[in-house]
Amino acid sequence: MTTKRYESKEPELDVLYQDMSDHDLQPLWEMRGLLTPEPNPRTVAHRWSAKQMRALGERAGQLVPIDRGGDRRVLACANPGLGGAPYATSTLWAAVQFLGPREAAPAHRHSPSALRFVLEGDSVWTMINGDPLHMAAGDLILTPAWTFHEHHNPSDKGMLWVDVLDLPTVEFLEAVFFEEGPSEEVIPKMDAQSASEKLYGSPGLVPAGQAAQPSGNYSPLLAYHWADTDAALRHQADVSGETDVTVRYTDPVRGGDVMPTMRCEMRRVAAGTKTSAHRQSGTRITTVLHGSGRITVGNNEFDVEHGDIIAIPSWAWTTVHANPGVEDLDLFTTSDAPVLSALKLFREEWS
Ligand code: GTQ
Ligand code: FE2
Repeated sequence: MTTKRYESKEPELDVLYQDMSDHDLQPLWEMRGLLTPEPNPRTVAHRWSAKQMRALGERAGQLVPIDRGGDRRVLACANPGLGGAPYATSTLWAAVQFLGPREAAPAHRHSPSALRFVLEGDSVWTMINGDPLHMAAGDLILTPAWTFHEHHNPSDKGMLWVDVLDLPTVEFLEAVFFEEGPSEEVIPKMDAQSASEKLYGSPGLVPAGQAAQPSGNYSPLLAYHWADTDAALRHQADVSGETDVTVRYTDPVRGGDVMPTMRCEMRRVAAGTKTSAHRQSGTRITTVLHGSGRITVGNNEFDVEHGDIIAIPSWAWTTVHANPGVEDLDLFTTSDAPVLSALKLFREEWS
């Protein structure tokens, strides 16, 4: 491996640059685009089509079994700006995961944090450190860093959902660790409600006892069900009279974001309306849950429908246009905002 060699038309300077390169040194005075006035993202705005992902995922289901080694049947969204890396943005992994009838994805844990956002179906349980969480359309399920997790589909219908992980961030920090779980086939006892929800799922109420206080740096409530999210959006729209409302998923004990590296929000844009433009530093992944419309990101326009995934680069102006009709446009977004906020790098603007 050699470092980049800078060149000069001045012979003496050119020899200097050659000698510098021989010692893995580079001249800052020749560099461009290092300290840019505004972010200069490698991530590009992009849409992955639900129809394509579903068709390809179903083919994978017929050809690719789930077992040790592979572990998960996942199609990773690869941003065309990132040189072939399997990352949806510079900081976030996004993917669609398929679990067929009677299949199970074995337990493992890793230092990257993950979340599942369910597009349809209601037949899968994700076990987190032995606690079974039911997954249904519109639900957000957290699998925080270093928690053991496994997915079970005891039904005779296949199911799919969207995974988002902070893997590119953790990889950049050179802090990826992974471990397989115990391999014995324990059939989990699947209650309708997880222990996490029983303890932390009552609105405005958390256990007062020291023993029930969470020890991790993530939300102890690991499942956010669609009925609650929908009601929160509906009530907020009613009270404010706004056609563009957003709710943020929070840690019920500390009040902050659900996990230290990822912010989750659900936005509802009323059918037939258009939002004002917004931009923020850091990257985002948006998944369409309901409705259809057009999302403008910088100079790109994407027609979107249920299940489509959009990558939004840092500092790109974004507007949302919901199609007229009966269905509002419901958009689930994950961003790296907690990381940027912690480092005082978070900025946002509305037009
Ligand atoms: O379901 O545990 O999309 O470990 C990527 C890595 C899903 C998972 C992904 C994972 C998982
Ligand atoms: Fe995992």
